[in-house]
Amino acid sequence: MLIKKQTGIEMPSSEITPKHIYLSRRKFITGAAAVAGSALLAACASPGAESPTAVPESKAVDAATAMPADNATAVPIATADELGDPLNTFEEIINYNNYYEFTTDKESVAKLAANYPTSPWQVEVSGFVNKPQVFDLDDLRAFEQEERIYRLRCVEAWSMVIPWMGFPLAKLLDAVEPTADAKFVRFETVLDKANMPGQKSPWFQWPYVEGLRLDEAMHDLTLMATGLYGEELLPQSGAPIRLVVPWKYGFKSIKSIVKIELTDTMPTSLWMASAPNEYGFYANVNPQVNHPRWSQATERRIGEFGRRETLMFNGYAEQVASLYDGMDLRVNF
Ligand SMILES: Nc1nc2c(c(=O)[nH]1)N[C@H]1C(S)=C(S)[C@@H](COP(=O)(O)O)O[C@H]1N2
Ligand SMILES: [Mo]
Repeated sequence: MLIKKQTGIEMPSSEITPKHIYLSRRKFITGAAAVAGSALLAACASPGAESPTAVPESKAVDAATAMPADNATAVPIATADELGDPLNTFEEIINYNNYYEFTTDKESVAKLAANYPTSPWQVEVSGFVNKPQVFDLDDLRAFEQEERIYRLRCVEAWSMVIPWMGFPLAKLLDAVEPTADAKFVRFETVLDKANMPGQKSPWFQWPYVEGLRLDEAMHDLTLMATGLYGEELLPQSGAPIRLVVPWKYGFKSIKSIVKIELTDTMPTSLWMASAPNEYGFYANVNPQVNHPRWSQATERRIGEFGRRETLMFNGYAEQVASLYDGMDLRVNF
């Protein structure tokens, strides 16, 4: 449904949501339930959307009984991405994470991050903008929340399919009005050595920094994610707000953002600073350009046996290839 509108990719009509994955998004929208709920319905029915997937009445009722109170905000989530690949399970998504601020052990992130406080929270947006602004959680909730099912392809050659909730970064950038000098967007994760044990590691320059070119940042696929599977993000996933750039390697999708700066020079990311020969600024998923230490031609989808072919731009070439017209993707890796 919403996904079709956003990606322009046909979602098979067979992908009607079974009731076990109707989930409540009430946690994130607490205090804004009515607004967000109606906005969501409006988005489903908007004229631009290609025939939204109908939710059968009986399933809506089931969803209502399956969850308390505000069933009006229940969100149906498809079971597969637009390529037909099944979603990874909620359990897989929240128990296998990269979040070096806590640990480099993917299966221990969830436990170590479990009690990390993510409310209250502020995101400061500054730099080359007409209207610099500090967004608190309520400000972020005021953006219409949408579902997006995206493949996440880690540079380490594993991948997942994740149903995110969030809003296009473009909407936030529109709100602050980038000036003509703004060419790049620089993002920073919270710096909190006392509560993030991984930030004591001398191997990296903290805080975690990432960057996008302004046109990449404004692309409709670029998402500020606030939830997944209809639930507010958990700390291990980058609560309360993280970036998701589905056509780039996962490390570009920076977690727990506190600062966004519009700049006129290319930001140096944490990964560029730590290993410039291995990690470039663009980091577009590209099966033809190998990591210096391993092939990027194939990947392991979490939950599957065997390997899959990696797709150019992670399968989003139709939407994003034109951003790189005329660029040598081996040089600009
Ligand atoms: N702040 C921060 N953001 C981060 C990371 C990190 O270590 N710290 N890891 C990145 C990497 S390498 C990947 S693959 C994704 C993983 O996101 P997930 O744990 O939600 O699957 O987060 C990215 N964002
Ligand atoms: Mo990654």
